[in-house]
Amino acid sequence: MSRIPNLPEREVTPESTFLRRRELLRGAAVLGAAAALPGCAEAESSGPATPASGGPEALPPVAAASAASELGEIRPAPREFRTEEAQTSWEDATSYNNFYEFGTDKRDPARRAGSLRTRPWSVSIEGEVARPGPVPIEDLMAPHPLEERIYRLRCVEAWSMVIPWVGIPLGALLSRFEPTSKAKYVAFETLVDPEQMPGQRRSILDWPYREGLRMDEAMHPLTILAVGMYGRVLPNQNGAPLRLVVPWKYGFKSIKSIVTIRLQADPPPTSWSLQAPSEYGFYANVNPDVSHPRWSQARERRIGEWSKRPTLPFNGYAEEVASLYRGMDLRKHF
Ligand SMILES: Nc1nc2c(c(=O)[nH]1)N[C@H]1C(S)=C(S)[C@@H](COP(=O)(O)O)O[C@H]1N2
Ligand SMILES: [Mo]
Repeated sequence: MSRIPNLPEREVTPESTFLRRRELLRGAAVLGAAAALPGCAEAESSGPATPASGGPEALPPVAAASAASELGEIRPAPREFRTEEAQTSWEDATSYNNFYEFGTDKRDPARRAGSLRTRPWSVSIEGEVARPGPVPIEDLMAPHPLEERIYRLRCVEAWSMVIPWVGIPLGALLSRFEPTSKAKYVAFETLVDPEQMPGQRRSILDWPYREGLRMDEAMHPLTILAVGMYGRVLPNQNGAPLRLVVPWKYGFKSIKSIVTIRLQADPPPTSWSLQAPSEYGFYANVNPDVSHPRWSQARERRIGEWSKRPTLPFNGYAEEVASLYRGMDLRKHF
């Protein structure tokens, strides 16, 4: 199916190549500060994300997120899982966000997501599994070695980034709960709590934010659940404490702050296809040949660059995933 090998369970990686724990702890402390300071990531109104501060290092450390001690060591991304393209700056990736639970402006999540409490956090595993139930995030992650994945992220709005995620393969996690033979789709839901998520006080979307994948998409080795990025604990605005990353699909599939994972027989309704079915489909595979009704998808602007670049089929992951859609009309299943 793909040239991506499954990582051997106990792959030996030289100690020196691990990202260091101390760095992670410092990163987490800084994230706590970033989240707590409204306006610290204020962007120029003319363009995306030029933070007013000198970046994370310039912020004073405050109470470290309890997650700090949980990231531990991270397996560096093997070649199959890393693009060598220039990485988007931390500043841009953490201050130019879509997270409508905190508002619709790109700068709202960085300014307002400090109100999200990411511990304690429990994920409800439901539906067609032998072992359903609520699982504290610590238990959810514990058996899985953390891996780095350096992926392109292509938003349906025609901008893109390159982000070094830290996470685990979704497939490995799902397997632990023993999906039944009826499990054909996976549904995901974001937390609903208007007290913590001020954007939910208005019906911008029909909350909770919902997403879904076909089972084979969910099990594909490129699909991950991320708990960190740039070697650090995931900032709230990027979907802490747990978000999906599906690099060959438009960014809206990569649902943030997940509280429910449900395996089921039928395709789940998804937020953007409910909102505007003619504009956003269930599959949402990146496709330069299928225009959004209001704009072309042929090109994209890489955040931090000025000229546009061509958008690649499946966001450049066609070799790995095109076979999942063999025989399907990708204009119909957009
Ligand atoms: N719960 C939730 N998840 C979400 C969104 C959202 O509004 N709410 N926005 C999506 C969109 S449109 C994109 S492009 C990515 C952006 O991720 P980033 O802010 O980490 O770059 O998150 C996706 N996940
Ligand atoms: Mo997006």
